[in-house]
Amino acid sequence: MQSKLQHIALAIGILAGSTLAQAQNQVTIKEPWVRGTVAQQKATGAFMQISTDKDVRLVEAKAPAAIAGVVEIHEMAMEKDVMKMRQIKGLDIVPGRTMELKPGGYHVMLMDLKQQLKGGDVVPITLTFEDTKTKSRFNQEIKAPVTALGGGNAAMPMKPAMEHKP
Ligand SMILES: [Cu+2]
Repeated sequence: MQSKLQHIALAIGILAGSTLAQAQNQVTIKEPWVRGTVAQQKATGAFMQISTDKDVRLVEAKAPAAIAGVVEIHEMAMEKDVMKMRQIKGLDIVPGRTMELKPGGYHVMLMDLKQQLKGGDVVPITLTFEDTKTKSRFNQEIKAPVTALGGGNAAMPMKPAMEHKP
């Protein structure tokens, strides 16, 4: 009898666990990519499209220390007529509207790069989101492929999604 109860408790625990995992997994990240670098380059950007079912805030981003020593969330802003980027504490993601991190806008900044990032490389990035209501935090892992530089196309990293826009 006791073992049966234990089984039931275990089953409930597993169910609760999976429900929790589903509840936390309401952020969708599409088309992540990292801009490739030239040798000795110390920083680059990671870009992606983020959508959500509930109000969340992107509060932190991390990458392996072997790739980037520092990772920050950045915005672009005008400062004395000059477009500059600067760190922000968080980025609000609201339901029903895709937040696009793209060159010239919000981005995840990879700094203190430990190695050159070449086409075909993949950068694992851990994004931490905070539920705006409950303040609970959860992580989401992404694998962002590196788009190659060079070929005379350095100013225009290939981004297939853009080709489909009207
Ligand atoms: Cu930046």
